[in-house]
Amino acid sequence: MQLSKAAELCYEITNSYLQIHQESQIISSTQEAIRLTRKYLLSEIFVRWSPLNGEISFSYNGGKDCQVLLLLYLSCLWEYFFIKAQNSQFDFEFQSFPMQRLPTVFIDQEETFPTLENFVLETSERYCLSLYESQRQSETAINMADAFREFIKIYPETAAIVIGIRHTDPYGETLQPIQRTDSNWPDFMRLQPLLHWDLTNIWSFLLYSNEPICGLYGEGFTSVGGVNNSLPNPYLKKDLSDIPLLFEWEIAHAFGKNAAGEHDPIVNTSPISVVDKERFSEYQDDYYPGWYLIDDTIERAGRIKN
Ligand code: FMN
Repeated sequence: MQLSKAAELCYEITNSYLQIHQESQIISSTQEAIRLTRKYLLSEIFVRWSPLNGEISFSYNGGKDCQVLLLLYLSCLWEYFFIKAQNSQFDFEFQSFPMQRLPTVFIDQEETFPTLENFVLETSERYCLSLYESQRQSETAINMADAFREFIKIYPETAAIVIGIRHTDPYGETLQPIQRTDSNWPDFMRLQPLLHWDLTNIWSFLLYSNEPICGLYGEGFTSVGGVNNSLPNPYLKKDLSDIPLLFEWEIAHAFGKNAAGEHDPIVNTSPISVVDKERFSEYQDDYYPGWYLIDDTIERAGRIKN
């Protein structure tokens, strides 16, 4: 897929979600969340930094939050290009999308699940990302600020980086949608237009999108870090209690399924790698999928503190 096609697809997914008329508090709050993120991107960010000339990079690690933000970012990128092209003196059909790949940075801090690594590579192709991957040190976890220092050295044109962090993430409570990095970090602007999203918003939009999502979420993970500090979320253990699925409608009516008249309950998860299958063999099928967990306060219960 070309970047212009990927961006147009994301635009269609987002528009389709915004047009859902369902009596669902989750869907209407997610529609509100999308509108606010779009406002930040189109009216506050893209007017200060051009998304088409390398000033903005996207921080991507294959996780659900940054994938949601990527879909919205690409959707707005398409809209930004479309409006510019419409206002130009030349007919729209003679205008070509001025970017082939989206500048993206993946700080791979510690030993990562191969399933996630594969997902990042596959989605880099799907969404036409030009992926910079930091050098990983095998024993000690790499310092994130240093990894970004290295990145900025190689891409000095970077003025701002988009981050899919939310207020409920650790240290996320007091963050602002647009802010400079702290003094002990390399100097650039942090663009954080997803802060107001909660878990239900994330799953509702992502499951509806019908885009491939990282297979680890299908195995009960709700927050993915390194292989040595991430497990399925203990609150999703099947023998604890029955947990209701709140996103049945989104899954059954997901984008693109309706056209074929299908209403299937399958979620588009990426394949689990052979190594991870082996790793999970003891407890595979013991957990509900990650999208059964909707309480933000226990989202990281599967993360082991080092
Ligand atoms: N943390 C800071 O304390 N100060 C910063 O200035 C800062 N800048 C960041 C810039 C980027 C592009 C990214 C991706 C992260 C930055 N962080 C900064 C760290 C994040 O706020 C957050 O702690 C980190 O992304 C958490 O990662 P995790 O969700 O994988 O645990």
